Amino acid sequence: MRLIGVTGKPNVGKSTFFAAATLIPVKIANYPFTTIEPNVGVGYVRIKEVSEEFKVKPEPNNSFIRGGYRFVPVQLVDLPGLVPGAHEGRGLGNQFLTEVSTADALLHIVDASGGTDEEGRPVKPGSYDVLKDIKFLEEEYVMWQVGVLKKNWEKVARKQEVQKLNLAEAIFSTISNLAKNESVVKEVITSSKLPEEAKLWKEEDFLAFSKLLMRLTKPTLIVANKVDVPEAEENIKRLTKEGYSVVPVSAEAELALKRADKLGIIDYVAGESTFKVKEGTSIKETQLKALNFIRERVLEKWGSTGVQQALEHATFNLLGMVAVYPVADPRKLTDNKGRVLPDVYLMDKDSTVRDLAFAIHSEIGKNFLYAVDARKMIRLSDDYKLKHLDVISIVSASK
Ligand SMILES: Nc1nc2c(ncn2[C@@H]2O[C@H](COP(=O)(O)OP(=O)(O)OP(=O)(O)O)[C@@H](O)[C@H]2O)c(=O)[nH]1
Ligand SMILES: [Mg+2]
Repeated sequence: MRLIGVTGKPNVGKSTFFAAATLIPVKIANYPFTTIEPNVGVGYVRIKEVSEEFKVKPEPNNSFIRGGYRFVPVQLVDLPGLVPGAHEGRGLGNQFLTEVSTADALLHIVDASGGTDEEGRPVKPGSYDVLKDIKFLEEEYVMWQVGVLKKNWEKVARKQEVQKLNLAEAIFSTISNLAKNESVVKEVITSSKLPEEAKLWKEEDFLAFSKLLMRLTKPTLIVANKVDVPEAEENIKRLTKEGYSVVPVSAEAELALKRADKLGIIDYVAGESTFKVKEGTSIKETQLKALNFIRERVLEKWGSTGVQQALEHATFNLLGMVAVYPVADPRKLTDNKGRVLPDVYLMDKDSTVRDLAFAIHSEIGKNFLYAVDARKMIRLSDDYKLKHLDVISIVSASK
C-alpha cells in the first residue's frame, strides 16, 4: 500500500489534518514540536460507487458507502515538524527526514494565514511570508539526501569496484532508504548524465542527483491550511500568482465537522460543501455558533474544507493510482463469500490484471489464468492495464 506523508514546518496543522482524515485522536496544540513521533493511520478517498450502474445491492467490506460515493482506504503518516537546518540536526532534526523518505507522496502543509514564523512560533496572522515556507522543505530533503549519499560514498565506490556493479546497483544496494527501487536510481543517473564511476563524482553531481531523485520519488502537493483565518485569502492569491498549485484547506473545520457528524449532531459527508444540523438533537449554543462559523468562513467561501480534495489529489494525480473493483463472479459481481462488490483496490499506475491478482492474494497471483472485464464480459490479456473504476474478475487455477 502506498503511503502519503503529511509534512511541513511545526505548528501548521499537520496533526489536525491527519486527525481530520483519520479520526485518530492525536495530540494537537498551538506550539511547535507537539508531535515527536510519527502517527500512522488510514484515511479515505472517494470514488464513484458502481453498484447503481450494474443495478445490484452492494455489500462493502474493505471500504464504505456514504453520500453516494465509495470511500476507499489510503495510508497516511503525520510527521513531526521540520525547520530550516533540519538536515544538520536543527529542531528535531535529521531522523525526521528519514521518516519523510518512507512516504510515496507528500502533502506539504503550510500555514496560509501567515500566523507562524519559520520555526512555527505563533505570530500575528499575515505577518509571516508563507512563500518562504515552500522552498525550504525541498532544500532540506535534498540536502539530507546529499548527506546520506556522501556518508556512504566510499562504500558505494568500493562496492562498485570490487563487485563490478553498475552505479545504480551499487547505490541502491548500499543505501536502502534512498529509493524504493533500483530503476528510479538508474533513471536519475542517466537523465542527469552523471558519471558512471562513483570515484569521479563531484559536489554538483550529488546535488543534481538528489534534486531529480526528490522530484521523481516525492511528488508533492502544497496544502494551504487555516483558510478560515481571513489573512489566508491574500496569501493564497499570492501563491497562485507565483505559479504554485495549492489546495485551500481548513483542517480544523474538517475535524470539527467530522466529530459533530460522529456524535450525531449533524449530517456531513466528507468533501461536500454543506452539512445539515439534525433535527431533535440537543445542540448547544456554542456548537451552533462554531458550525455557523464553518459554514460561512469555510464552506460557502471555499466550497469545501479541502481535506478530502487534498487526499484525492495526492492519490489520483500525484501517485496516478487507479481504483478497481475485483470480483470472483463476473455476472453476480460477488467475491468467493457471495458478497456483492465488497472491495476496492487502489493500484499503481500501469498495473496489469496480473498485478491485481497478486494484490488480492499471492496464491491467486501464482495460479492466475486470465481476467474478465465484468462490464463488457470479455476476456482480458495478461498485460491489460487496469483503468480507473474497472470491475474485474480474476480466474485462477484451483489447486
Ligand atoms: N485557524 C486554524 N487553526 C488551525 C487549523 N488547523 C490547525 N490549526 C491550529 O494550529 C495549531 C497547530 O496544530 P497541529 O495540528 O498541532 O500542528 P502540527 O503541524 O501538527 O504541529 P507540530 O506537531 O508541532 O509540528 C493548533 O492550535 C490547531 O488548532 C485550521 O485549519 N485553522
Ligand atoms: Mg503535529
